[in-house]
Amino acid sequence: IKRVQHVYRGTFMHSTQQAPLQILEDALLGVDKDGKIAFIGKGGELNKLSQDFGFSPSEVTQLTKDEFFMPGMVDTHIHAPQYSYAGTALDLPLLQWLDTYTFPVESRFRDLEFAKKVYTQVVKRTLRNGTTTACYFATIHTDASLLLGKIANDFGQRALVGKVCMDMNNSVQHYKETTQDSQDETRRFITELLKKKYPLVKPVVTPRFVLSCTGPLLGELGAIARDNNLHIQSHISENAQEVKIAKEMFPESETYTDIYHKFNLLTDKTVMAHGCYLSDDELNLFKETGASLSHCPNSNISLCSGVLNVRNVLKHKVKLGLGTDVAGGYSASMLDAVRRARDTSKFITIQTPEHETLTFEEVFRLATLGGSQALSLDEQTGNFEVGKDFDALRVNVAAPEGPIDISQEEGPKVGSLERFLNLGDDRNIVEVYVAGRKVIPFTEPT
Ligand code: XAN
Repeated sequence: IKRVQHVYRGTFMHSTQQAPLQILEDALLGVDKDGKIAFIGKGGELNKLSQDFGFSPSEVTQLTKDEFFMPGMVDTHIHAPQYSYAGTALDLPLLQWLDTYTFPVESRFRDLEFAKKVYTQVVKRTLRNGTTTACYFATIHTDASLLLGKIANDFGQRALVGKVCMDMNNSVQHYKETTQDSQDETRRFITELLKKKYPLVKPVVTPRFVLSCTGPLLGELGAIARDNNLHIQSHISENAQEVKIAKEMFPESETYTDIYHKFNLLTDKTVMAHGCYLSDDELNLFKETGASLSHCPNSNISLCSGVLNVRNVLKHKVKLGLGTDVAGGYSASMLDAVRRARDTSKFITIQTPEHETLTFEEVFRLATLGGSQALSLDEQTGNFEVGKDFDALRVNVAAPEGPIDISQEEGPKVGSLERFLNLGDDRNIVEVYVAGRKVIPFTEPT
């Protein structure tokens, strides 16, 4: 028999390809020794399941009436070093913001002590807020980037970690690499990180964006990703000034998207942040190549960058997830990304009443299953399906001292999820699991 290690009973809420929200009431979910979901059944099947999967009914963890499980959230775009100034420096547009605030701070991450402090903070904060998978930008510093991978692994977060590549930058003197160093250090980063055999942490090839990289570097990075079958992340079409400069830099390319495409940087393992100004033709190229978008609404508003029409992206069948984009986005919590994504969609409806506003169920799907698809990690995570890893949040809507007051006995129905997404915070997230391991409350010495 296939023995399970843990069994949970209660309400489970998740998304599927067919339904943005599926609610499983009085369900039983078993997790095997590898942290994978072994079965999902109904409470009434307890006796049979306990025989089939070798557990005793007395070992089942029963949720209370105010609790439910939902999939862990996927932050498809977050700059770990920028967490050190999150909540400040939101008064300039993108390119001036990078020169004035971002590059000077990122250049400090040569200092491994500082890196350790900030990276521990960001991993702990995001985990506590329900981010079970994060796709990180680090800095150009290979050793500090490796340290971010180690810290994610130590705390049990699933992560893609990118050593940032940039061989162009005129504002902060030492914060750039030679073209050769950038590719050599990328190779070293990949080799060293893979050597650690962290089960949930993988490298991602990370050209910062077109404005920070020469053509030869972009070409090399495309080749490195292809030869090693790696993930790729970058930024695209975030801000009007950026789009204009990108096209001036590469006049032989018709569009911003075409620049990345010519360097083999658009694959089904590519995630591009923002995309506010992409044309329908560019979205079609995303669809054809399998590349995805990370929608970062807090950042788009905070830096006055632009407005992404998510409905239009979904109509083009381009994979899409949500990102906090710390620190252009000031909040490291995916609950904030959920709210800002809805606000942005409603804002488009205010301007264009025929626009079909995203429902909260759809935004819930973007924060979970959509994010896992955007990162091509949907075989491992994103929802509760047998064979996937158990990445989950145990949510108590009525957590004592929490932000939500429950006035009627209603049990965990759709309203509980909606309230949690709109009003909840980390006090409602009583436990977090990644690949079956309980990572919140923290067990590590802190
Ligand atoms: N483009 C960027 N956009 C952003 O939001 N944050 C960044 O750090 C960055 N770099 C290039």
